[in-house]
Amino acid sequence: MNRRYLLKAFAASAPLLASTSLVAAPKPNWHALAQDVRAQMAWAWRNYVERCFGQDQIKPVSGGAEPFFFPGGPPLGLSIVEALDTLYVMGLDAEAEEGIRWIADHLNFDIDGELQVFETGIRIVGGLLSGWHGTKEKKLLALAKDMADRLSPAFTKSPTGMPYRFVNLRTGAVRDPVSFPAEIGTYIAEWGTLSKATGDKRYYDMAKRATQALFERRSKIDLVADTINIETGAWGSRRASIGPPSDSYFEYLWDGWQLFGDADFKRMYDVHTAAIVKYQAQEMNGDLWFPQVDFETGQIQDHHQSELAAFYAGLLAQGGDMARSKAYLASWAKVQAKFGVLPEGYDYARAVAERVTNELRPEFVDSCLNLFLLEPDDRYRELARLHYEMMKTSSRAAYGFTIVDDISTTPMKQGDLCPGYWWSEQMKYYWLLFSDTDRFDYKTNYLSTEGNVFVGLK
Ligand code: IFL
Repeated sequence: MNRRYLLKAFAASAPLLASTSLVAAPKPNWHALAQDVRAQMAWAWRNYVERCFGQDQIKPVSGGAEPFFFPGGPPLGLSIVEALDTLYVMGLDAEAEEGIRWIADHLNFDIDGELQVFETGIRIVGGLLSGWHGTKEKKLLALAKDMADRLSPAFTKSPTGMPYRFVNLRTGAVRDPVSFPAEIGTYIAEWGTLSKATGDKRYYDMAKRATQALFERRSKIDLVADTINIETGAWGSRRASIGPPSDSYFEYLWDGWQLFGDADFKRMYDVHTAAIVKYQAQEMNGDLWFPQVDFETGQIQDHHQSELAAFYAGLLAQGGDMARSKAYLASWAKVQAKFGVLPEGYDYARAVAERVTNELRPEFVDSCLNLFLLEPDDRYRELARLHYEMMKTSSRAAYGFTIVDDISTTPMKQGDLCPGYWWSEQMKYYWLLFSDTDRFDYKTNYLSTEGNVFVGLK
């Protein structure tokens, strides 16, 4: 894609972003909107406390609970851990205190059961670390370290350094060598922060080695496929994607550089990004998309775009490519305008929703926030405001906010689950976008792939 295309793409996207400001409408009162976000968070938290405090996830329609980690086993209070720094940054201090008390009294990782290393790392280790960053509560750091130690055999028992997918928390037994880029390369933020906090460099080295082992196996055109055997290093697919199950691998390459100034991460980010832009960026009908391609030839495989890939607009901006970032955000903004709520999967060549669910996803607002942090412009707030208002319309239920099972029906058909990340991600993103809170440093900060703040809470 050449420079002329980029200018054209952005020129095409600019009116779209501008039009979302609804010229005739009065300028929103951002601070009042922020207070509304905070009130919704407090309301949802109260429901969670009253209905299923300590369970992993609330079912906001029925008021029941759903496990995330161990079906039928002990819950890990996932929603509490995810919510901690959001409660803190919103100044919901009594609620944060309530959460910390539950954690201190109940959270114990000495369990004879296996956990998925990636999800546990970004959610539990990350949630505890950001809670500790906000509240300075030492118990949270101790638990984060305990969990990371229990997950470590997944890395240390691997012949390549790329982690096994599952590990037993008590015995350290590992399982499942067939893994994916996101599950191999999304550790440096949490593990590196832990190294900094404890003075023990092993965590940082473990995460970096896993990332490098994957990077070194990239194809001659600098792409990675989305499945690999971590014992043999053999690729299990030919599909290169910026979406799942690769997405946050790319994010953490940038983050390793941003958080720790490690130039090896910057180089890996640059190499992959150049290849992604060369082989995957595709203009269609004035929009910018990133199709799946063959990782060795660059040939396009399909035009599916997962909603989760919307994070990439923010990542491109962080990496300095503002034109592509804005063009990609604008492409997603059009889909948001078309459906109201973003579908899980969109085929941009046919302009149809391929998956009509919405798992209460945060990626679009994540990108709005990342762009806003670099360039405080009300257009990003406006896109997030539309996302927020629509979430209230389509996802608000009796006891909180829920996933949507079908966005194509009127009214949209609700499911019955509030995923843990809702507490850590979009509510925090909306709040940070609208509030100008003095509990957050808008200049120097870091948010993980799960929205956990490791730098910038005041
Ligand atoms: O766990 C969340 C996180 O943002 C991630 N992947 C998907 C989830 C939210 O959609 O890295």
